Amino acid sequence: MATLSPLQQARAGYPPKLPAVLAENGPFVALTESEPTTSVADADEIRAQFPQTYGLPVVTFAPGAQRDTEPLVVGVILSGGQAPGGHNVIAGLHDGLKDLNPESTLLGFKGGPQGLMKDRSVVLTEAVIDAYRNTGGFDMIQSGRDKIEKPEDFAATVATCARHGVRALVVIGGDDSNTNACLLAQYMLDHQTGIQVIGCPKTIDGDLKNEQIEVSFGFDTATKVYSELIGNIERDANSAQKYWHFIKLMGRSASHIALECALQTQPNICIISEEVAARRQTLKQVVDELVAVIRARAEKGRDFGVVLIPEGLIEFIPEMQALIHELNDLLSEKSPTKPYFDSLTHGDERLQCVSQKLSPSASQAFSSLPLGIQLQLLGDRDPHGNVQVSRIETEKLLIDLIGDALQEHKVAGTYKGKFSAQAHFLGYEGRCAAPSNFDADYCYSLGYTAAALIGGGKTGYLSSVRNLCAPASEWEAGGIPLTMMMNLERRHGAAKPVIRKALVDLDGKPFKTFAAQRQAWAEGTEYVYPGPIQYFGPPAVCDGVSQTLRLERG
Ligand code: FBP
Repeated sequence: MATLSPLQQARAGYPPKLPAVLAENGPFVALTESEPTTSVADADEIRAQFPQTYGLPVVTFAPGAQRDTEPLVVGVILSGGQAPGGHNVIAGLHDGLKDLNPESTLLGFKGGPQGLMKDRSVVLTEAVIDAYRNTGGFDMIQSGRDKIEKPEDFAATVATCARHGVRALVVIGGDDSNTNACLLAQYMLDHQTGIQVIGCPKTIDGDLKNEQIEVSFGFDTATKVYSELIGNIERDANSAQKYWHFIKLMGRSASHIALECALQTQPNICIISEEVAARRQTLKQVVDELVAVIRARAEKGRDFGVVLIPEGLIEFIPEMQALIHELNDLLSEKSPTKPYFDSLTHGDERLQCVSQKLSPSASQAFSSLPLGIQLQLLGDRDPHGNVQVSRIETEKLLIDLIGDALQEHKVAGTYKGKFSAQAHFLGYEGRCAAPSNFDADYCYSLGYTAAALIGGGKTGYLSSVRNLCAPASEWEAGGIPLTMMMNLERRHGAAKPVIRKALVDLDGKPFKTFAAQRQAWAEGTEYVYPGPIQYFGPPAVCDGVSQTLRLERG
């Protein structure tokens, strides 16, 4: 028996809140349907690929229906990176299914999509679920980044479901995993399996959001954890007054996490990748702007500061983006260069192999980077063919380039300060934290909503809970057709239908609020120290939503 900390023990008894329609009616709700929907772009291609799930209506729950539901066997997988609250989605799903019919069974497939294809299942009994209520992590059934993509993968998934009598699958994942859920829903309909597929919006990155989905789960908790740590570093910076701290933050391409943490902690600088791309800034221009702030602070005797860096930055600098696209194509499984590249064991041989194949401009951008970064850019791609930005040490790259530039200013007599830098990377620290009250409630509601959608016979939907700035009782639950969020994007060298990633909107309130204050933060020392997540205490301290959600929807 695992030893539980006092907080874990107290937290196990926390009853997550549900939207009133579910708290009062259980999963027996009437489904109100909108007009048929369209995809966010590329309608003809998306309709052609998803003939039976394209155009489905948005579904909203209302009080009303009483149904006799047979016992159901439902399978669930966690897919992609960890995000706080995943266990509560499963708990909400479990409780919703048991409320539909106490004889229903929830099967967890272990290790993500792979567990489904290879049939590694575990029955998620009441006792198992109770042990994980309100806990962080995905350790109940683990996750994986595999995809169900080849015909044999789909066939294996159907065979697993047939073996267990699974009537519905719930995929808890981000944009790529839910794209996969949409393909699976279409396949199940094409093959008349009768198996429903429902997704749930997960990712700390905050990039699975749109008109209908206000936020993905995990973003709230992860950004609160990072903001606590950034606040602590800020206080250290202001106490010691001798270091510049460069903090890279997870979030993959989008800068939502960096922006949210900046709004919570008011650092001296926060780079927003989407702005760098919009201004078409070169790496040198990005560095020059940082150097200007460091020099200005040095003139006031402030040789310290805090800089937030989104982990996807390098992909948004135009010359680097072009380079990364070429590298992704060169290193894709379909590339004729790949087998030879893989056969090389030494880094310098790999560098040579790739450099010869790059266009002159990409080759120039590549050779301008330090050796370590070049090698990191050649590292393994993720299963979707993208470079793994969490492995690229952009914070160290910037420190090096800034150090060189300041040295030149020193020689020219235009800088007299002292530059001593510390590099940090915050990512894994936040992904498995115990969910905040917001995430605990939101996740439980998402899981319970998925059960109600299954009870209502729906497939090809993403579980949705909206109106999130209001008290939980006023939240609105329902389902969004997965095809509604899709467009075509380039993957593995070809145009593929995928759920559109939400990047930071430079016209949106969160960015504008940040932009209006950043000059003052750069010059002064206006740090804010949010402190650790509080689970018990006054609602103002425990139940607040993220700044991003408040500014976008509040
Ligand atoms: P998901 O998009 O799957 O939720 O993953 C998010 C993330 O935490 C990114 O922020 C990060 O770049 C990536 O996962 C790291 O992946 P890994 O866990 O494979 O190192």
